[in-house]
Amino acid sequence: MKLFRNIFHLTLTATLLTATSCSEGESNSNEGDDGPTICPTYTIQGEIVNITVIDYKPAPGQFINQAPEYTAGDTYEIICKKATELLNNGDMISLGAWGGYVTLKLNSPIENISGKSDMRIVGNAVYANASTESVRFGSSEPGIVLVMQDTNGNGLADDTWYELKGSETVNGIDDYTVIYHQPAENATADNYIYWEASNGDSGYINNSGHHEQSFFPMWLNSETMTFHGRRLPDNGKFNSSTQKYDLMCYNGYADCHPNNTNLSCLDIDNAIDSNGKKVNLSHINFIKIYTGVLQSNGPLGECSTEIAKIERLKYE
Ligand SMILES: [Ca+2]
Ligand SMILES: [Ca+2]
Ligand SMILES: [Ca+2]
Repeated sequence: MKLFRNIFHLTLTATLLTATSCSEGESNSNEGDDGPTICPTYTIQGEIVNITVIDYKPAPGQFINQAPEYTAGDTYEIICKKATELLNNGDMISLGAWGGYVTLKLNSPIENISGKSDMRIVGNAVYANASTESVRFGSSEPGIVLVMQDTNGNGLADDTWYELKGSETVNGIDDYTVIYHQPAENATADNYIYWEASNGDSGYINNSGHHEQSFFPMWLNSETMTFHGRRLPDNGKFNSSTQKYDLMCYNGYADCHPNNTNLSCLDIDNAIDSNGKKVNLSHINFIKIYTGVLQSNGPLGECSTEIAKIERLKYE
């Protein structure tokens, strides 16, 4: 997506965040099986939570090797350190196409506030239509969020991951595996990076923006990359009147709604186990985010979640 163009929007929305406060009763909590409740009100304030990137494996994408920036000789450890510095500074990292992920250790836990949203994963989504309309679209690139509590208290992410249920969880394909291949010698911009999935699906990540840097993480130097998880339904809809893709906003994900809306807020109460059953977590110590959609959207390129920082929500 338009990572750098949207930095302005990110700065703008971050400014807006400090300008307003939440009124009584505003909540984004999940009700029933239909995912998070629509809450069009603005704006719950947040404060940055410093993190340490303990794992970062982006899938191929147009901003890989740029955010964070790869320098010749960088190792996996150095890239994780760069990603840590970016996120603690509120700057963006890209997760690439579907499956690409980052795992964060929170330097201080985020408490689960009963009945209210608890955190925001700041991204760079903007609305392309009026924020008051019930069906919203813009530059949404949903990232699936998993959380973990350090139950055994050893400081390691060796406990159980729980997914935050979103509006499309039940509509996605679970237990999905994708293999991406380095571009063939005769690769074209439209048929750039071939992918094949465990259910027989296949396709290409395009390079419509004619990016010259490698789409594959250069510090890994691999011919293929394999990812596993849940694939959400495609959210890019081609709009024949504008000849552009409208990226529909899902609820309960990273990088889907502008940071100054309460729909960008996430509630730990939405955590579910691998059977889809709700779990009760008093707090979380780790967060994992991966790009949930596998789609190329013409000139916009692949749908790839970007994140800039983690915020703990603050209520008066
Ligand atoms: Ca909560
Ligand atoms: Ca642990
Ligand atoms: Ca984005």
